Amino acid sequence: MATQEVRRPYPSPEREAADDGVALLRYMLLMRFLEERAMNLYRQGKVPGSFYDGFGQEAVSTGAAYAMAPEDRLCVLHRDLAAHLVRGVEPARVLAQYMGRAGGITRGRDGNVHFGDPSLGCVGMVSMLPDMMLVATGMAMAFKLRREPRVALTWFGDGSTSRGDWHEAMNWAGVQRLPVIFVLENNQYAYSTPLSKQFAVDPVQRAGAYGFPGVTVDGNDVEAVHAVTREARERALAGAGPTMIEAVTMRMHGHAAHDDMRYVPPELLEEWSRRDPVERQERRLAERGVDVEAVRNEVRAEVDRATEEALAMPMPEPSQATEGVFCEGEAVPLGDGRPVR
Ligand SMILES: Cc1ncc(C[n+]2csc(CCOP(=O)(O)OP(=O)(O)O)c2C)c(N)n1
Repeated sequence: MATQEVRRPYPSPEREAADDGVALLRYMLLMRFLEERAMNLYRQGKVPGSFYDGFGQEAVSTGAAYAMAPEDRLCVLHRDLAAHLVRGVEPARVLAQYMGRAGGITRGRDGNVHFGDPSLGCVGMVSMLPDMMLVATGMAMAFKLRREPRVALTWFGDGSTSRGDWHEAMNWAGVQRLPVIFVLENNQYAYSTPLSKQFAVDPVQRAGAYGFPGVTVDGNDVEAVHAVTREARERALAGAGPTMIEAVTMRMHGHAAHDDMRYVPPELLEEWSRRDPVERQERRLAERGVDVEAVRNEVRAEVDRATEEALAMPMPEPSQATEGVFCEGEAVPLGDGRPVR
């Protein structure tokens, strides 16, 4: 099986906190600008289907993914573009994916958000919710059985927690004390269902009921999300089992581009717009003396280059439409501790 080196440097414990802060801002900006660009391409008819984004939630995927090591495995959900970017997926490949081009991660076999690059330790998203809970738990079980010092992490929304298989994954992870991190992206709505119709209890208490800690973190504070995930990873590596992290945030756009979200009170959006995670990190870094405008300009230029590159990519060959869709030959081993293609 061919292996491939991870293409982007990963965080190391030796790094200066200030550098980490800038890197965290860069990934959040990259996600925001890429999704803004993709929304424009959608409106121009270049992105088929609908378009799903994570506007306002950039801190959750950035902070958590940045705390993980190359040998760890991530199950990335539909609001978590920054996780792919942190792992090293190039921006042009993301836009190509959205437009169904041959250069996208699934090479035009699926659009929008159902992707994951296995060579970078990301599992392609299964759309049925919350199946990625089970995938992450299964991978963590394999790590435990093989005595590999690795951790699996998955994100999921508040709506996912109402499904039976979510509870099965939580229970098994707790019973087996698995090295897995569950990140609940509590963004106030599951499509049009508000939290008041989703939980009768504080969701973080559910972790306690399954025998492991649950922590609530401000999901719009990227450094806080990063710190809490790092701690959870250390716990998992020490054999202390899973952690559930509830990152409290807000879905600032509709469920997808087709949804005008008229069911969300405008005051709520106004309130959350004052807590924007990107602006918050920019203010923090400006106080630390960072030239934030320069970072923004750099990321904008990167997204411009990526757009040109993606638009120049061809569509896939129709004659090859079924290639790579079904599992053929050997399964990809995820257990050797290295990124695999
Ligand atoms: C089993 C299943 N039912 C319905 C859907 C359709 N669906 C996709 S996302 C979504 C809302 C999920 O809400 P939540 O888990 O809170 O995540 P959010 O979209 O808010 O990030 C629904 C109903 C699905 N993917 N899987």
